Amino acid sequence: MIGSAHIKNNFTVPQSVECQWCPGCGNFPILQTIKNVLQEKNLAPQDVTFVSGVGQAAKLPQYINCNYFNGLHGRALPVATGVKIANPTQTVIVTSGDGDVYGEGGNHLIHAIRRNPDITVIVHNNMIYGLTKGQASPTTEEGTVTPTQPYGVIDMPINPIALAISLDAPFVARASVGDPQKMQAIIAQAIDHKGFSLVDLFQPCVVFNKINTYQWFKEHTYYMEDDRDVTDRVDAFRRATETDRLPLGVFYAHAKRKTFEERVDFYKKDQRPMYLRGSNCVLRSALVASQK
Ligand SMILES: Cc1ncc(C[n+]2csc(CCOP(=O)(O)OP(=O)(O)O)c2C)c(N)n1
Ligand code: SF4
Repeated sequence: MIGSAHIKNNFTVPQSVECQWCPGCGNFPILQTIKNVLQEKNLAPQDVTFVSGVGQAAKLPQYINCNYFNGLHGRALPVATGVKIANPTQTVIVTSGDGDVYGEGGNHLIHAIRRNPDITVIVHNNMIYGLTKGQASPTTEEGTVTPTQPYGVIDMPINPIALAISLDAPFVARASVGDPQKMQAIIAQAIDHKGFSLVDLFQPCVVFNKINTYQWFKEHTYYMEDDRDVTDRVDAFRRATETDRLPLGVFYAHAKRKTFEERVDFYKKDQRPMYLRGSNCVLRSALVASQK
């Protein structure tokens, strides 16, 4: 049970909510860390909106006291973009799994990065489909035997970090749930960074992924140096394609691109969110027209 008795935090759900996650799941440290970050930033629950799709990771917003929207599988990013454009004052966060965001929602990922709304996307990357009992996801290693790939996965995994850097995403980072302090610092930075931020989190699924365990992530990762030039896109790309040990930390961060909200005419003259301008059909049509 997840309830206010466990953690004193404004983002703790006011009444007990039945939690669907298995004991030991890497989603728990992510949940606690996100609550810590929001509390630390002194944000009010009504000023934060979570959006997710379907999956174990996608259930996270149900365990946080704030606005949330559970969409269809893979469809979190367009919804989050819609929330942000309707009310740019909201802190908008997407939390979902690797299957949801990189698989079913992969096309949206590409186009959301191009559009560049000021949202933070946190991917619980357990390298498997957890909710649907262990099928391969887009980040499952080649050769992995799963219930639906009994002879081993034959497709190459995608590299979400390299993909985001290639699309010039303003903030691209990776953290591991095995180190909650570093994870907290990186999520906090991602939320502060203006524009589309991607945080890929290594999250063990203790039931359906017996390869990428807490120990495996510890042994196969290292932290990049603190004094690296995070605006160097070529170096970021080189780091993203390392395979021996997987780098953790901020790969790439820059402020070169204007956000979606900054580019639409609708907000150029008047920065008030739509809902503060009253129910005015003419204004809504103006917003739609400004994006054509
Ligand atoms: C369009 C669509 N395809 C497939 C499914 C079935 N489905 C539900 S959850 C899920 C896997 C979720 O995996 P992931 O996003 O990695 O999250 P996890 O459960 O591992 O946290 C799948 C395939 C669905 N609901 N909708
Ligand atoms: S199946 Fe895996 S991802 Fe889902 S709750 Fe259990 S441990 Fe976590």
